[in-house]
Amino acid sequence: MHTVTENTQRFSSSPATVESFTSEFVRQLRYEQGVDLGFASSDDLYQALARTVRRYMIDNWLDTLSTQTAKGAKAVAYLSAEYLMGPQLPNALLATGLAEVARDSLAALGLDLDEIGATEVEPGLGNGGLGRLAACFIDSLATMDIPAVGYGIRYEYGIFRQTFVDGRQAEQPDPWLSKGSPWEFAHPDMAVEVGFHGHTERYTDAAGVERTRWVRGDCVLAVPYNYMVPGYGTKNVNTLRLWSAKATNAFDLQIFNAGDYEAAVRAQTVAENISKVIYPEDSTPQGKELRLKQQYFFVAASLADFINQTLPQGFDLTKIHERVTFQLNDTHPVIAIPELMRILVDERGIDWATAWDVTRKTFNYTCHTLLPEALEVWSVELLGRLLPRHLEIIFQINEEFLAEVRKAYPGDELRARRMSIIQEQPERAVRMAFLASIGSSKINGVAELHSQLLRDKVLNDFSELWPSKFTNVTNGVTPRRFLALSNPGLANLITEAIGEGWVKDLERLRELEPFAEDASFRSEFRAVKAANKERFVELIAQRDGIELPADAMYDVMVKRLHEYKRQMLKLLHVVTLYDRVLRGELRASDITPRVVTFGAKAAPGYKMAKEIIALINAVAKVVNHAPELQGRLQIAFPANYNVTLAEKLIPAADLSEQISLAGKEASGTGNMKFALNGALTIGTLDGANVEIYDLVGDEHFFLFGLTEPQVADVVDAGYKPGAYYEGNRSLKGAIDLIASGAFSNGDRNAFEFVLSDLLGKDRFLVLADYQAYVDAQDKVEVAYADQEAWSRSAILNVARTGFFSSDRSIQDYLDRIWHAKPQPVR
Ligand code: CR1
Repeated sequence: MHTVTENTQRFSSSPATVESFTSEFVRQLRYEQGVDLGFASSDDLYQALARTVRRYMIDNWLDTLSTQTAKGAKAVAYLSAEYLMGPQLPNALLATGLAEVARDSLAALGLDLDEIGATEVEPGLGNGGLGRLAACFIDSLATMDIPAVGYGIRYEYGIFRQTFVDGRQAEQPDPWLSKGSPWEFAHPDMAVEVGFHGHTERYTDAAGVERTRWVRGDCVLAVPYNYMVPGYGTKNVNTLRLWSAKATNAFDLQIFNAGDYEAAVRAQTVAENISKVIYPEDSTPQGKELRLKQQYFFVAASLADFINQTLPQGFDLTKIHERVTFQLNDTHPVIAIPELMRILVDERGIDWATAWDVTRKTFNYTCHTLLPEALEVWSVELLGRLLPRHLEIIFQINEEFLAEVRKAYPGDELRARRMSIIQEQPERAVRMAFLASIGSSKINGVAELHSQLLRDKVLNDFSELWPSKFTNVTNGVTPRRFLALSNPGLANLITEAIGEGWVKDLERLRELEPFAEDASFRSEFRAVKAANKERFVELIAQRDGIELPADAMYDVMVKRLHEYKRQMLKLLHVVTLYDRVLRGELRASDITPRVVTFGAKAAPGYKMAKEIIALINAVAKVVNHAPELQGRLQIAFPANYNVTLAEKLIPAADLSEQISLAGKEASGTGNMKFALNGALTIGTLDGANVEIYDLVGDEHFFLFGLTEPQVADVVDAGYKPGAYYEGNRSLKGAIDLIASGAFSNGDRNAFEFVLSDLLGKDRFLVLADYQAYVDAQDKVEVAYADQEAWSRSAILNVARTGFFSSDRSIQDYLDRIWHAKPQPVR
């Protein structure tokens, strides 16, 4: 087995010796867990190891807390419904510099660090890019000594575990907490009450002022669980605080004694459902309500926590923006805006105008999408029932805002209606992105192109009204997890060449450029890539029982399954190669041996995405067994793509597929991870691909496809996918082959749902970009044949993508939006 931590020693000095670490480990096992080493299960060992490592972070964590409290400097509170953390043990070993000591200690006891580490279940508290970005950001904030807290939800079940049954996705629950988490600290004593439902009342206070109060209908408890977020190469250890829901009165003894045991715990069930599972199905009204409950639950708890626990007693809340900035990670936490207004106006008696001024200075909003259907709205009926006071506040905010719009654009009633927080059609609903835009100081997109399109299209009315509110912060990824930890071979090679400074200052990778010209460096670089492929092949054989060759081109497309991302386009390329071989137009022996790897989960209710998964698996089954293609072309689609798998797969990749339709992918962050690990990108001018392309240069990137303005033209002209099909022999061949039943045991209707959409609608212009994509793939074949030139390009990709460190993103947030300063712990 290969190690996840083999190279971590060199980056940090160790706080323990082998002797002290060993005795702490044995003490944990015996005296905290009550287990003898000789009888310990693999989980016992993991728990003891995690608790031992954790022990070396706690002092710094507590020192960080007292430093930050004493200084009272401005903090960043990141509000996010998702944190896709990935395995915690390797990161903790890296941060503490304990990897070698831990390895040696365990070896002395006859145990293996990697074997124990492999039993960790990753906390899958996110879906994809947005959740992983939040995890990268809290890593960078900690590393950069910024006082920061991440607030979110401690879902009992994370993102579903994907399995394939007859090639179709099936979803299994992810009980990541079933054995407990050694990384969390529960604080039931610090629980916060969160209310729902009820009604509002007007009353006159003692000073004779007319006021409003919310009489809550029911309440749940939000119990905080704290997780340490260790910075790298610093003493600073920040906090991630995730909330778990509990009933205020979990158990009714009288009902129980009367014999109705289910009714006796009903309150508990209802309350605990709030933090039961990430993104519950929301196709039912109950599901919708549960999601909104989740959002208000974590946001209300977080604001109360910050105000009552972090700010000093008696703090003047009209100055709250000097002490904290609440960053809204997409629209999920936006209900925090009326919640802060409610606290300031109703609870603290601050006048509306002052409260509104303070609120807008306290919040900032990051938008992560361009798809109109992804912009959240809540029906007025639901919001008014669940949070009656918040709806009133939203109405008042809207009234004042529309007055401002009418003043700025006299007579332009259409504009006022367009900009209203309340949409009238198809039902009266609250547009959360508009509320966020109005209630924040700054609004940012997540890549240059995305921010531009937000200004010009999605939020154009708002950018006309408030041009200076809009800014960009291009996403980034943490070099600790996605290079130092996940690719130790490359990390060592880089460090030998330019020193270890890059781990905290990724732009230093520029110093690698001259090494691209050095034949012996290139050969070492290839050796690392080859070893990473071996490591991946071994893992996938064990994990999925899939046999793969290690000496092939690894062509990888991993991301959520979505039509706009266009996994179909990649699949059509594979089918085209097969079709050409079957027709005798292409000799299989002329194809560069390739493993096309997919990893993708589909949202459980997203039928088209699930059909595409079934189609990929069906094609894989035939192609992988076709005698013509043996050793030339193979599809690997391991189920349940997650952070753990990404860390093994990305370092093994040669070719990174970033082929979304231009103007649809907000940024992408997988694209950054691949380039940084020395894969070449085949991609469109979409999201952050644009910036990757500009930085690495045209020679080292396979660009293809329509640009965003061209897409708009094609669509405006009345796009007809059928015309592309009729007009292109190889495209027609591929689609006809699928329609012939070649991948479905002769069943010609098996993939009707996908094909009829493609030929009739094709909302994301797969057919329009098909030929350009196939041509670009032909260029890939030619380029890959020259391994010296290819590795030169790959090294230059590494050298030129240091910009995509999440440390740089955080610096941009600090400079452009947050204006908080580092507070180093001495
Ligand atoms: C976007 O689709 C972006 C990440 C992080 C995603 C992706 O392009 O890189 O956010 N959006 O900014 C998302 O997950 C729920 O929305």
